[in-house]
Order: sequence, then structure tokens, then C-alpha cells
Amino acid sequence: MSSLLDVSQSLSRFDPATGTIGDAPQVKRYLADLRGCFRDTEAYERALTHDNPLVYTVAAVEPAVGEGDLHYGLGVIYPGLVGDEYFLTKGHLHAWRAAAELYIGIAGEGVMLLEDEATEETHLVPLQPNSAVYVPGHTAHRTVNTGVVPLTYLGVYPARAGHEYDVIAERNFRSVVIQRDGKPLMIRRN
Ligand code: S6P
Ligand code: ZN
Repeated sequence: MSSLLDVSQSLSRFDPATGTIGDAPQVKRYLADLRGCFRDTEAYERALTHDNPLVYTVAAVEPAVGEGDLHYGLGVIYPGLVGDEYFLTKGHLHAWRAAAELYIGIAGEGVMLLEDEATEETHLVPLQPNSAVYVPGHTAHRTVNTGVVPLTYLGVYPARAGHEYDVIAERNFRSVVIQRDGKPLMIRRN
């Protein structure tokens, strides 16, 4: 019987400084890609008239999509604000709703917004080096850089998880993370 272990696929080296994992594809999201995400739409449009900064990158290793396979991605969110709201990811549910995910903090200071799809109840969980955040299934997740240096993290998820962005684009997260007195604070969107 042949071995299922393909050692060439077992080790990858990631570079937190560039947000890359070997030659795995890297997605770059600029401020202009995040229309609709921020609460203060005037501040968003104003910021865009000056500049279109890189907000975050994700390099993903997504080889096979077999039952039981895992995928993972290295995310880097740059520090910044739109109005009083910190730079953030688009956020998503998994297309396969039951799929959970594990986030592992590597560098920087941030938080995750976790929102139960059914109840719309939101939780704020710190994402920091040497800590892991378990995102259960059926939970929309968005990552936010609340610090002054890039927030770097690894996300590990079932290969079949997939991404559902449209639901989030339509209804958005019920809560936002703003800077108040120099510190992060979660408030309701409206
Ligand atoms: C994938 C995982 C992460 C995100 C990354 C960017 O399931 O949750 O790798 O893709 O944090 O966020 P988003 O919402 O733009 O995919
Ligand atoms: Zn995810």
C-alpha cells in the first residue's frame, strides 16, 4: 500500500515580514476594496480621495480539497484608522457553515469580532502572539488591527470551508471596533 504522506507538502516556511508563505498565492486588499465595511462612510470616502493604502494581505496554502484536508492562510493587517474605526478584514462566514477555524496570533495586537449568524450576538476576542482563537462554525469572523504595528496571524480551516462574503456585504457586522481614548471599544453599528 502506498503512503499518503507527501513530505514535500508537509513543511512550509512563512515570512511574517512580507506575509508570504513560499510561493503560495497572496491576495492584497486595498482601502478601495473595503467599501461598505466601515461605519463612517464619509470618513471612508474622504480617506480614499487622498490615498488607497494597502490594508491587509492573505497568503493561502490550499492544495487539496479532500474530506479531512486542512488549508491555512497567513494574514497581515496594517495599522490604520478610518475615522475612529480600526483597519479590518472584509469578514466572512464559511460557505460550509459548520466549518470552524483556528486563528493563531504571531505578531502585533488585535481583536476578532465573532458574530453568531442566527442570533447576531457579537463577541470581541483578543488576537495576540502566543494565543489562539477558536472560531466555531456558523460564526461570522472579522479581524481588526488595534495596534501600531502590523497584526500577523495564521488561520487554519477545513479545506471544504469556503468563503461566503455576500451575506456579510449585505448585512454587515452588527458591532464595530472603534478607538476611544486610545483604546479599542466595541459598540453597536447604529
Ligand atoms: C479564511 C480565514 C482567513 C481570512 C483572512 C482575511 O477562512 O478566515 O485566512 O481569509 O483573515 O479575511 P477575509 O474576510 O478577507 O477573508
Ligand atoms: Zn474563515
